[in-house]
Amino acid sequence: MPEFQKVAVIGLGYIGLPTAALIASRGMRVVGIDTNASIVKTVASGAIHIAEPDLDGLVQKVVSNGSLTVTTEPEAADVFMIAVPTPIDSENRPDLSCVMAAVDHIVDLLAPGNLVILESTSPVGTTEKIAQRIVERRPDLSVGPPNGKASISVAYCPERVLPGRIISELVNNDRCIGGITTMCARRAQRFYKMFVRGACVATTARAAELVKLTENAYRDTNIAFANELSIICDHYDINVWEVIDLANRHPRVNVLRPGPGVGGHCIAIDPWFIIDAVPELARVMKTSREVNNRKTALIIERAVALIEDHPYANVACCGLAFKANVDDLRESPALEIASHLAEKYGPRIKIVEPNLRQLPPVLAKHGVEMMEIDQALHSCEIALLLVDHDEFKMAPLAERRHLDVIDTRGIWQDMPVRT
Ligand code: SAJ
Repeated sequence: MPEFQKVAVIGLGYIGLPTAALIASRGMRVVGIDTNASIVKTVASGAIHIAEPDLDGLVQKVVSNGSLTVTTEPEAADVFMIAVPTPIDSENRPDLSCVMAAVDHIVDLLAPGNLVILESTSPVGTTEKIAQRIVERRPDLSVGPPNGKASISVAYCPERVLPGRIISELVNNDRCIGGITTMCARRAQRFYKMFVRGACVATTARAAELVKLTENAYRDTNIAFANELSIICDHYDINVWEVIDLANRHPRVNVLRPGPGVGGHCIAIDPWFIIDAVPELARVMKTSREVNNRKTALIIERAVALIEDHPYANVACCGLAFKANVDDLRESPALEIASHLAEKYGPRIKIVEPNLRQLPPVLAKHGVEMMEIDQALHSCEIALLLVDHDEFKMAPLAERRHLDVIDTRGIWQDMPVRT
């Protein structure tokens, strides 16, 4: 009999839902569990509640053939995969309440031989805390090799997929699998190999937790370098895009792109999981967070100065999402900038966001209007380019020539072509 026949995925968000659908498409029976009844209702009807290429067709297929079912109440399974949010609080401290609530939700259902996997980004030591919490509540179970008691396995396997490419990255990316014991890691490895084409590399739970945090802190630090460089270039009145383009011709240099700050639910948050735990050691990481946040404040200052110089101008805010070609507004610097300006200048602010059908309430309440890009370029005198959506890249120079532009993404530079 196969080792893993039924999988319970707890949390049907950006990671849990695509993972549940993918596993279901590989012949395993999957139950998706979410405390949000409206998400459960949507998925039960074969629809999805997030925008992600190729996910709708996959979910529709596995729900209609019965391999994925969804519910608000947990069910017994061979594998329990936890993919719930791990936000930070107002003091940048990790909030693990959803993870621990998920553990409490399933603990009475656990049976000998079960595999419990945490996928949520978490501080070092979280998987050990989960194992401890399970054996405290279930003294009949032990974690790892049997020790006179019925044994279960507990492992950490962080997701590392890029929004917009989730399905293909779930299959093709290498995975780092950390066990509480070697046996736990091996079992989780066997499970992931059933649906992952990339390498599944085993390690300890603590190392795997730090690997995930390292990946996002590394990217945050690299973006901070680019943002700091953009501030230095402004000081010298030198074009940062040209400097980066030329510096990147060095074979071992690859400066990332500056922007209006760093958004999304990962890169702007995960470094705090290290900084909060070891503040005296994580100095570069902390400064990087500060530089990236400062960049958003600087763009607001520059925009306000420009608008104050043009008292009758309408202002097009091009983009609200946290990055190109997605509809996700979480931690979005573009939304923060637009909200600040909407509060200050009300209906003079025009919003262009091709990936949203309606304005978020934080903007709607200030009487601002949503427009297509063509209309905004035509009816405004100032444009803030906040997100490098494809629709904006295609706006021809002739339609932008009359505008005062703050181009935070470097796509409206119209630099001379160098050969
Ligand atoms: N950004 C820049 N300049 C750049 C690159 C990105 O300003 O050169 C900004 C983006 O505009 C955005 C933010 O950084 O505001 C983050 O975007 P991203 O595309 O770098 O990353 P995410 O948040 O969509 O996904 C990241 C990925 N992590 C890494 O690349 C190390 C992804 O693989 C993770 O799975 C995901 O975080 C996660 O869930 O942790």
